[in-house]
Amino acid sequence: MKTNKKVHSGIFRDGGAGNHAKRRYRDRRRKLMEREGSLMAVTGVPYGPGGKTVWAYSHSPTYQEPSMMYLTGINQNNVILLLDPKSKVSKEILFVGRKDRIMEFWEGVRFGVGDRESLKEVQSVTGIKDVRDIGEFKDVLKERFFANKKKALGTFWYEGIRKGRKTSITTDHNYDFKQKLAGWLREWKAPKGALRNIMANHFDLRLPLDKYDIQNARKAQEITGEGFKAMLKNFGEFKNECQVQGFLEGKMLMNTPYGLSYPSIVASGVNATILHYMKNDDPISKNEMMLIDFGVRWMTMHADITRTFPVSGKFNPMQKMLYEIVLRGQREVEKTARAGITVEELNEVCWEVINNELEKKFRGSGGKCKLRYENRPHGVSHLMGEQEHDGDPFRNYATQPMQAGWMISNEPGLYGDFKIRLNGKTYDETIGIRIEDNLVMTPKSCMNLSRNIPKSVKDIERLMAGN
Ligand SMILES: [Mn+2]
Repeated sequence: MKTNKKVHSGIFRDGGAGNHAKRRYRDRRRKLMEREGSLMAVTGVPYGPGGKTVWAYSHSPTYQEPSMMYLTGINQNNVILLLDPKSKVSKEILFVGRKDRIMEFWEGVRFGVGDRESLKEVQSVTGIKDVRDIGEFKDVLKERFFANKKKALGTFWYEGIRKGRKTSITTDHNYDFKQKLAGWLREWKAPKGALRNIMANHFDLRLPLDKYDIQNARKAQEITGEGFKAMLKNFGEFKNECQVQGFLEGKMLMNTPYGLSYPSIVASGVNATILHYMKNDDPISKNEMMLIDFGVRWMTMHADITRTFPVSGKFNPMQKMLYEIVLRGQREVEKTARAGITVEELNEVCWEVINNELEKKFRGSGGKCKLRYENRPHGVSHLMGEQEHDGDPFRNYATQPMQAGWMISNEPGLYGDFKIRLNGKTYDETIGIRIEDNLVMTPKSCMNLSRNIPKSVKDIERLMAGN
């Protein structure tokens, strides 16, 4: 079956040297060795973009740690919040850096202490009266910890069960901060177990969206949907994936100052079978389908949408059959989703429907297929909110009853090599189909925030015809 694209070319850059690239790189290494004459070790980046800051991509205008954003709304680095519920002096202390006019000349305005105006401003916008120099944090913490009889200190870090074992994300700033606190507690001879994880309580509060969050999430959907519709109407102009990406992202970014939810996946043909394809540089050809996974933020809320459509503007009979199988799975998930149901139950519904439909409709009509996975390619839903993927990263939430106000994705997919003969014509394609909407749970059902983003065969064909 067809695999006509260089799916590996994203991981090797020839620097324009083409066939000479290998020699060019080898010469560079040789010259360095000649000069140095001794043992050397050079490291590559230890993690990719977003690897340490999953919510904040390199050009993201909102980059705050989501737990801090949720608690203060402050979008600047080097801040600490201390909460002391039993204190009679002040229950909330915000620590920020000192006002630095020279730095502000380069990077823009920041809240800072040592400046009456700035102090008044941070107090009035956050409602936190006690704002101090971050350099005093350790001393203040010690004083407060002892005043609380050294009983407990809570902080946020990612902890959960993975493969039956309790484990933590140890590579981010939350964990570094927790380790620093643990060191100080040892220094202060705190009792064992004094350091506590606030993650569970924090997520209990943060995950059910309030009316403002939902309003913002709707706005993110609206902008994302308008971008998608404009892109489909102009689809005839595009020759390759990056033109589709540029047009779509440009349209969306014109309507939000909060940036993309994540870098778009724009994948045509076989590329759509790579779940996190981001190379986005292949030419597109008219017999393929195209999968795009995209969205913007509004305020701190994210849209996370996927749509799949035929490059030609018209689904061929096999594409339509497979597409409608995925759509059917998605509809069943939406019908089932409500508070009290678990994500795992949605998975059961989704993949059973899709596998059954594939058996009945596709194989039942003589179709042959080789899927890229066994049973299910990925989960049908993840939590959303302050982060595009929210909740504990170990997804322990998948087995917990959902609460009203939780926002989740609904994203069934189908990926593989498909071949069928229909109406006297043979279709033989490598296809990736994913259709993704975002749902907010209510006590008895759910709201589909993405319902205005076209996805039926009819609506997509109409838009691509320019109507
Ligand atoms: Mn998603």
